[in-house]
Amino acid sequence: MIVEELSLYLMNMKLVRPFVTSFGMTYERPCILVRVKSESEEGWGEVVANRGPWYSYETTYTAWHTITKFIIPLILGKEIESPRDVNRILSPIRGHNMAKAGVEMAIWDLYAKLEGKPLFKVLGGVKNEIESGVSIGIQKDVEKLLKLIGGYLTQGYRRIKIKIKPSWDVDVVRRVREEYPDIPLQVDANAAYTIKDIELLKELDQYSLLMIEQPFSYDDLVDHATLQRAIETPICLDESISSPSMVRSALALGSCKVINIKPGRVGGHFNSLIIHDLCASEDVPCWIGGMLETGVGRAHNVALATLPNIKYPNDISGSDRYYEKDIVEPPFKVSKRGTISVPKEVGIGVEVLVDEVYKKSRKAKSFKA
Ligand code: OSB
Ligand code: MG
Repeated sequence: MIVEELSLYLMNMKLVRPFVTSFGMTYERPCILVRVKSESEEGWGEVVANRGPWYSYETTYTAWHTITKFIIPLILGKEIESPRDVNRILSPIRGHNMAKAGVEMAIWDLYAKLEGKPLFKVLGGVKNEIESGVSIGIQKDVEKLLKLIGGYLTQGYRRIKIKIKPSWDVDVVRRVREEYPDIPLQVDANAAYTIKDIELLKELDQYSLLMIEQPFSYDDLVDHATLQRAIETPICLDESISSPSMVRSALALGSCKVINIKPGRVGGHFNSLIIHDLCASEDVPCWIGGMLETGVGRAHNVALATLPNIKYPNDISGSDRYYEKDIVEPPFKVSKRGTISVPKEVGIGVEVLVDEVYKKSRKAKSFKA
C-alpha cells in the first residue's frame, strides 16, 4: 500500500453544550481530519489535540506542524506493507502521539478498505455492539447535574461518569448516590489533586464507584500507587498512559487496576492493541476513552471497543450528545439498551460527509507523492 495523497482539514465543531473539566471549559472542539488516498480507496483519521496544551502538550497547531514537516516525509509515496508498521516508521519522531495517531488511524482505515473488511475485524474485534457510557462535565449546581444524569439514564446510557475537581467532589458524589443508589458511576479528576488530598480521596471509597480516573498528575505513577494501596475503589489511569511502556510501569508499581485506552493519546491503533493485549495478559480490564471526537474519531473508537478485554462501558456516546450535526453518515446512535451497534461496512464503516468537512474547515492542505 502506498499513500499517494494526504490531506489535512482543520475544522471547528460547536458542542451542543459546553464541556467543563478541572482543566477548563470547551465550547468548540477544533479538530484536524486526516485523509489518505491510495489506488481507488481513501482512509480517514482524526487528530484529537485541542486548541491549547491542557489535556496534553499537543495542540492543533503543533500537530499540523508535526504532520506536515516530519510525518508526511516518512509516509507519503513510501511502500507500507501493513498499518502495523506505521508506528515503527514514525519512531524517529519522539512524542506527538496525537499527530501520529491521526495519520496512523487513517492508514488503518485505508488498509481495511483495500482488504474489503470492516476495521473492527482487522483489529481483532469480537463484538457486534459496544457499551456506551456518558461523561458529564462540571455543572453550575448539583440539581443541574442530577437532571442531566436522569436524562442520560432515560436515553439508555449504561454508565455515568462525572468530572470532579477540588470543591466539586465528595459532596457531589454523595448527592448523586442519594438520588441514584445503584447506577454504575465513576469519577474523573483530570489530574486535579495531589497526594496531599489523600484523606479526601479516601472518602470516595464509600460510594461504590466503578473507578476513580486520573486523580493525580499526568506524569505521576508513584503517588497513584500509594493511593491505590489505600483504597478499594480501582484507580483508572488516563493521562499517565502515553505508551505501552507506561502501562508496564503502572502495572509493575500497582498504580491502577483499570486502563483507559485512547488511541489518540498512545499514538494510534497499533499501540492501543499492544496495551490491550498487555492488560489482558495481566487480567487488567480496559475501556475506550473519548476526546469529544467527531464521527471519524468515534468510528475508530467504536472499532477498538469491540476487542475482548474491553470490560467496562466506554466514553463513546451518541453523536447527538456532542454535535448538532455530525460529519459522518449515519451518525452514531445509542440504543435504549445503552449500546452502539458496530458498523459492518468496510473500513470505519461510516461515510464521511466531505462537503460538510469542506464547509467547516478553516484551513485545508493536500500533499501529493
Ligand atoms: O479525561 O476523559 C477525559 C474529553 C476531553 C478530554 C479529556 C476527557 C474527556 C472526556 C469526554 O471525559 C469523553 C467523551 O468523548 O465523551
Ligand atoms: Mg479522563
